[in-house]
Amino acid sequence: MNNIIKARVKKIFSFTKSMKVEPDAILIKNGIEGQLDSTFFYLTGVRSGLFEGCSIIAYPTGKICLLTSKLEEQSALNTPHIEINTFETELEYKELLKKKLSKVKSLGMNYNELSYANYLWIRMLLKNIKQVVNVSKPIVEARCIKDEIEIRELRKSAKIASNTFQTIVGSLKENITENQLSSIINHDLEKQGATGPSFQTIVAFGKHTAEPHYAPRNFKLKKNKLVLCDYGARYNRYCSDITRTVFFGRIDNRIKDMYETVLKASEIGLKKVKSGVKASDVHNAVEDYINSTKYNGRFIHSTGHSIGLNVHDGASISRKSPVILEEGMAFTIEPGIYLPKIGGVRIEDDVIVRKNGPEILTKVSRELIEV
Ligand SMILES: [Mn+2]
Repeated sequence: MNNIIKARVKKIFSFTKSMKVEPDAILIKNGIEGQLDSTFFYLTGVRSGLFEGCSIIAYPTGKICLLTSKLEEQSALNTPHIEINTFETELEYKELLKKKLSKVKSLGMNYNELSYANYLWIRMLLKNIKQVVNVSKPIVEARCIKDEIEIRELRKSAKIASNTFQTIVGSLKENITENQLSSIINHDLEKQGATGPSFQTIVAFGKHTAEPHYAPRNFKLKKNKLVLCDYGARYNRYCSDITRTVFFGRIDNRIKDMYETVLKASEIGLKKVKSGVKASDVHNAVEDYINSTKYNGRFIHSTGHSIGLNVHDGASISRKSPVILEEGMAFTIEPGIYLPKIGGVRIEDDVIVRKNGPEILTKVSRELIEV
């Protein structure tokens, strides 16, 4: 693990080479829960612990210093490869930070995941630092390319989510509510070793499927309706994200046609994925295909997003994405068509970019299913 962490730190610093001002050190400071920086966990590998308010300092040599409160010390001690500094009071914390960063002239901070209050707190504390630079871009770029340990976690996370699909199919019955099905999904993910869902599970029945980020309600399933489930597992902090749309009972040909179009779009997207291809080309192929059908304009989001420690991990497969696919990147491919007041269909899979094509992590058939 020691070498892996070192390689991660060095990878981030290698991406800072193109910055106008390169950082001498990078400080990652967590806020409270909901404002934790996942880079903190990327660069420590700690499996448990919340680490609210705690920090790490990363140096270009690959070294990491962890500054933790007493509360999280036991969790931190499971990472013997990292220098651990424990503080008991805020004053001690401040003195530690000042000491550790006394020689730093330009400090990198991750604006994407840093709260404004914490930014000001650091600026007030470290007056010796001439320049604070935003290292969000190099962090996203480095985290986008997964190492072997991360790919192992992502595979497992996707496997758990894939297994849950059988439970979903087995649970569909008349009058079950969206909320009930959502709780069955979350329970099934945890039963298999996930710490929980990777985001709020989406279960939509009937015309609710037309809303891409729908939140489940106490709404009952009736015969001959669409069922869309978009969910994922969080396993050792790594997120999976899968969507399947199935038919409960018999569905009219209009919606079947919509499904077949999304399925074709999904195949077009997956086929495009390999290293060296522009992410925007993958998106354009998918969108152009949908727009060439009668569903022109009804694909209303991007084709995919990177996954990792966050379910939306910073990079996208969209018209404007600057990303060029590289071996080891992890993305979703998720075309959809949405017809307001009628319904929507989305098919989403998780992939690792490989030289000759995608390694598909989500192992669930994409063919049309009637339950
Ligand atoms: Mn997604």
